[in-house]
Amino acid sequence: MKTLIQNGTLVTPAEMFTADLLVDGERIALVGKNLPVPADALVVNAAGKLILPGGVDVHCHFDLPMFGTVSSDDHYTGHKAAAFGGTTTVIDFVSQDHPTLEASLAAWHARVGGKAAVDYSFHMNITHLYPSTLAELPGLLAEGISSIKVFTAYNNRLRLDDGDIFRVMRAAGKLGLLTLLHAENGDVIEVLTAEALASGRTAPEWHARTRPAWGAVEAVLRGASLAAQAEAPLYVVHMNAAGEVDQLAYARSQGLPVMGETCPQYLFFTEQDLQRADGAKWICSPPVRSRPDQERLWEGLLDGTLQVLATDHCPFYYDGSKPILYEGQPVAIPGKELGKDDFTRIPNGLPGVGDRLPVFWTHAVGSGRMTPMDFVALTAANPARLFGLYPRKGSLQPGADADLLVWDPDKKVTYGVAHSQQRTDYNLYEGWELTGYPEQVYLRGKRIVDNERWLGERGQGRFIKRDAFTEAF
Ligand code: DUC
Ligand code: ZN
Ligand code: ZN
Repeated sequence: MKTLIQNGTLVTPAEMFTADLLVDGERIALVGKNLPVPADALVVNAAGKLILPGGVDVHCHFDLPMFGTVSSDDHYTGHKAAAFGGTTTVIDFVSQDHPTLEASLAAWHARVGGKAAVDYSFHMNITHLYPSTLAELPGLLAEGISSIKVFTAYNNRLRLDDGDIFRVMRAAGKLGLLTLLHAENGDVIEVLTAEALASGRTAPEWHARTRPAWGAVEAVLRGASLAAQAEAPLYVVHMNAAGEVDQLAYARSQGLPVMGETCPQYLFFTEQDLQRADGAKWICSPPVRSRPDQERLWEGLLDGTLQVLATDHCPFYYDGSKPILYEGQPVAIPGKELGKDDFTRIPNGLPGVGDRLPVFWTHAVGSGRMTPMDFVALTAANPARLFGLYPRKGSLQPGADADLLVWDPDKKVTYGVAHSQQRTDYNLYEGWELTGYPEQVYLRGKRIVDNERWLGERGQGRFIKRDAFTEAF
């Protein structure tokens, strides 16, 4: 099957130009002016539209058990929401639930089952260092997993001590695995949380107040310092505080291969949102911060200190006692109401995988802060490069997977839960006026979204084996 997309404006990180793009089967076959029309090709007129590589969201949690419930998008519903928002590749995290990484990975593959609807990969969480764990790292690479995540918070659950983080980074660095860091100060969080609960401070805003930004700032520098001593590359996830960006910039100025992402919630919301009556909707870890933090994050995206905009998609219902209709069926999944009297019981996480591109386009490109090329770099090309997917994903080169967006830069949408396809009962961007939206979405040459219509299906997504980490930038 061939598709010829004519007269669109192709956007890469380096340039924008009007051309035709021929898809043959699953791949981009040709890019050029006035390409001949093959007899068997479907022709799409994209005049006035942009052609972008499908988004790559390297930070998602689907079907993640937490606090006695589970995040409300699974590997079908979350993938479908991703597709409607223009994202065609997602990376999820394997929980280290078994003594071997191999068994943990097998369990996560089983969790996806046949549900995947876009292409996907996994990072491996390393939350326990068993005697065999480091020796298993080469096996991860052989399974196509070239990144691991470690935590400096969640004492007695997910956290490794600094010595173990150093050992993991050193082993990972030698093998070409990129270490991801969740940077907060677990010890301080434990003290402040216990004190808040003991004094009856149980409202959502105390989630942020018990996780101060200074803990994150210090943990970024600590992570960079451990990575330097381990001679390993580092990628700091969900950066949220101005001081974190400053520490990353300092480490980079020393020539260290350290990089970072932020997520839309940290660009658009603050601790004040947690003080609303429905503040639980904004509870995620690390928490949303302040206006000056937002500004420094924007600056970091613009000056190259941060390379990636991801989401940390991990939705829960606001009121999971009430079903919503999903594909015509009522579905209720316990959510934020579990913590109505105690912020420590509110499941942590927000919807975002489908919101990322349209919301960011309006506020980054539409506002004039960034070019469409910057947008493509931050949302598709850079994440693909850092995570061993490039140029198969995140690019418009001949030979790349034909994961493509026909993007209408003029389409206006009043956004919200009714519009987004995430399986939850609320949306953080309710009522926001957006301009710019994906009109058609292609996954490996197959049109899976056509405006409001879902043309995709469960099982069409493929696990992509990723290459080793090669190049910091
Ligand atoms: N943070 C969240 O808020 N949810 C899931 C995992 C994470 O890091
Ligand atoms: Zn994290
Ligand atoms: Zn996360």
